[in-house]
Amino acid sequence: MLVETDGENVLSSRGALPTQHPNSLQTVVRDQVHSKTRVRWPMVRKGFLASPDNPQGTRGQDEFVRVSWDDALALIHTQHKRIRETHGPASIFAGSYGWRSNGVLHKAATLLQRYMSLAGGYTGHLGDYSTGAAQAIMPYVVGGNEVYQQQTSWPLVLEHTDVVVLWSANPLNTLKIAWNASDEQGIGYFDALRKSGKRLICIDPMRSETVDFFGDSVEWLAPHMGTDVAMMLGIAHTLVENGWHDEEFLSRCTTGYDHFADYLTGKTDGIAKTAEWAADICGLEAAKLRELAALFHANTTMLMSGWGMQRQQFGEQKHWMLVTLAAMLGQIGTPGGGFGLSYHFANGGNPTRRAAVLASMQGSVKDGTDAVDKIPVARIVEALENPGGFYQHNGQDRHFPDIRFVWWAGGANFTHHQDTNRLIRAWQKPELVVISECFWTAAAKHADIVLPATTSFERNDLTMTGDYSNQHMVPMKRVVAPRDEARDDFEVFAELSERWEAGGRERFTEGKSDLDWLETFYQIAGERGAPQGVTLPPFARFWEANEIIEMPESEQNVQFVRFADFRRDPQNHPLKTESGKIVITSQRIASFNYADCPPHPMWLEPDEWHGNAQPKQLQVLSAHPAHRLHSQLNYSSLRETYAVAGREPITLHAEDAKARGIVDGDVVRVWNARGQVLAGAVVSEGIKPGVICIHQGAWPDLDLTEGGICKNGAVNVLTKDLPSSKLGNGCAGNTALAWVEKYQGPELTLTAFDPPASS
Ligand SMILES: Nc1nc2c(c(=O)[nH]1)N[C@H]1C(S)=C(S)[C@@H](COP(=O)(O)OP(=O)(O)OC[C@H]3O[C@@H](n4cnc5c(=O)[nH]c(N)nc54)[C@H](O)[C@@H]3O)O[C@H]1N2
Ligand SMILES: Nc1nc2c(c(=O)[nH]1)N[C@H]1C(S)=C(S)[C@@H](COP(=O)(O)OP(=O)(O)OC[C@H]3O[C@@H](n4cnc5c(=O)[nH]c(N)nc54)[C@H](O)[C@@H]3O)O[C@H]1N2
Ligand SMILES: [Mo]
Repeated sequence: MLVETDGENVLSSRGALPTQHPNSLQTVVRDQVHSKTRVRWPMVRKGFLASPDNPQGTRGQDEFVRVSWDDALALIHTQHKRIRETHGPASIFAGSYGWRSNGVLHKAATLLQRYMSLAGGYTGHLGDYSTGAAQAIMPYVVGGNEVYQQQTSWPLVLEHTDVVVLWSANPLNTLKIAWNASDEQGIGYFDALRKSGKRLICIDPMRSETVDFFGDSVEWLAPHMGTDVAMMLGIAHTLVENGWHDEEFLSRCTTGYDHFADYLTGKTDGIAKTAEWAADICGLEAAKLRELAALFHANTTMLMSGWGMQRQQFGEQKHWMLVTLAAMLGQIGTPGGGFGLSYHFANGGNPTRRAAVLASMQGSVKDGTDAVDKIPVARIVEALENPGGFYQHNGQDRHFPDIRFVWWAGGANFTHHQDTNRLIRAWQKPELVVISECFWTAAAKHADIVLPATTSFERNDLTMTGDYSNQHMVPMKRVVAPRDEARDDFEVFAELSERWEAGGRERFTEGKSDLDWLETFYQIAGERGAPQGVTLPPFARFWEANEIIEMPESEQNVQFVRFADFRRDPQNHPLKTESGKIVITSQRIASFNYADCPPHPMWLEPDEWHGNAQPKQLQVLSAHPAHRLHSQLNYSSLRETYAVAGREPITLHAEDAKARGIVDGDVVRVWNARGQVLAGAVVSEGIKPGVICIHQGAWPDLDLTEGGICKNGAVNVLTKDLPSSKLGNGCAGNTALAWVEKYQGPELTLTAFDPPASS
């Protein structure tokens, strides 16, 4: 981004790279820095401050009291010491999942963990919310996680692919960000695809922004939510019926197909997974599934898959079945054929450059103690509810730690976790909750101690663009001074390290200032770049120039084809799987004996879906938002572009609206046994009847006088907190049912973005 200031205040911001597709998320730095919802100084919950060893009051309902930095850090230090000495390192949860802000130095959770490693260890986390199911199953199937790996290059796709299927993917939205900075290339490639005349298909219960972007060039197919495995089985069965499955590829490059085929044809369970069988479940016509089978078989087909469909109960089955279908088509490892699980994320497929890649801050100090235990990231509430409790994860038998102290830095767990009301109940259990935040998020409002953090615009950092492409190196020079009493997380944890032990600051910082660290990371980049012929200017000159460095193209990487070597010669280029080949039936998974993750991909009926909905219940879709990064920027002026009647929008089909007497622009109440939210109705033909969409990431704003209704449409108030399966224990935010009605209650004022009451 380029940020314009008057020296003290941010005036405007925009993307720094040329693009035909401006990114809204880059336009509101001014709102970020100057927001009324910034945490201005350290704050402590009143009932906690009164008796920190035995806190009074209820988290989330108490007033806050302003304290000095010195008092806040002294309080944290004393309580941290007490809890660690009494209950041990596993009682301290510093897993702190979240997207923080970009940069190789100011990595909030990493810095927290670095401090905790100095103090003697902590409980960390396993996996992530993004791909909890897919990243667990893919190593068994193809030997790597696939979701965070470079894709067959876009130039090859544009040259060779005939049919592109976007399966549960909405790249127009999701390419606006990357874990690093976005290289802004992906949408350009999708634009080229739109104009290419190739056959494009989007399989999504919602008519996404991407469907609109493709316009007349695309066919939109809307199955019932959560039924993709059945749909793929119907296509797979049609391939077998017609002898279109590639037996040569299956026998040469896969194992366990025969056992799966017995399930597919009904030999094992008496049910043939025909197109008709699948059509009944997924709600598309059998003829359409047969047409897709013929189309995929006859053409070079790339199945580009997003991740929304695996953020569900039995989410592991989705990508396993997708890979199985691709294997049956026999095109994996060809230029332009097969499957790709990351074209919609971080501009996957934009060829990797020859690059000087930055090093970054590490989460442990020399001779420190890393995580002594880890919990699957989305099982945090179960862990709080059930200390010592038994659980299974990815072939292991484990027990939850007894968590007494929770510290979140750089994550918004009150928006990202499922079943908010259950979370709030469990959240009362720890003895101490500390939140490091730039903003008064719902998590901050439910903390004991809140520490104000700087935003990226108030400190110095560095980043690359493109998680896979490494296309640019970017200086992130401080643009304005920190607001009020905000401090860098780096500085806070350095200070706490010194309180922990004499010389702790030195151990934490390794005697380096922020700029010293950046120079170190830059120098390592230079060493990494040298063998590829990339040389960097001296750091001082680069920093002074404040300009983006573009890395040179690599002709070789432009020709990159995922699985090409394996396809050509599986004996000499085996995959890191149990058989060295693509695994369609897994002995290892069979040995775990998990009912929710069988030995080959299977259609399993979720607890909550179309097929078991009660009268008038609808399926809840919580896709990722166009104008936020999750919860980030919800307070910004971008909200005015999407809010409806001042509320978070809910999209529902015209038929569903009519049946409930709801018209466009109405405030509606959405509820189930887990909670209720207010939202503003967008009545549309662009969603499958029976499905409603509230994008994830609106800040919880529960009105305690009105039965806890969330005034800001936080979708996780409605979602179910259950694991994808015992294999991945991923989040299942997209498996839920709820009712909708026109809201008739008293008008409720939005308070999501107001700082809490304080004295
Ligand atoms: N129902 C449902 N739930 C979902 C999803 C879904 O699809 N459906 N998606 C899931 C997914 S994939 C994800 S990744 C998660 C996202 O969940 P998160 O990654 O937790 O979401 P963010 O809103 O990005 O939260 C980052 C927080 O860090 C703060 N922050 C930013 N910079 C700094 C900093 O420098 N220091 C400190 N201390 N704080 C900082 C921001 O203010 C913000 O509150 O949500 C998950 N939840
Ligand atoms: N602008 C923006 N970009 C982002 C993010 C953001 O918050 N905002 N978040 C980033 C992060 S952390 C992640 S993990 C990625 C997430 O990337 P994804 O997980 O791919 O994004 P989602 O929007 O959750 O889901 C993609 C599509 O899947 C569809 N879908 C949901 N359920 C089903 C189903 O059962 N079947 C089918 N066929 N389709 C279904 C949704 O309607 C949606 O259009 O995006 C990243 N990019
Ligand atoms: Mo994510």
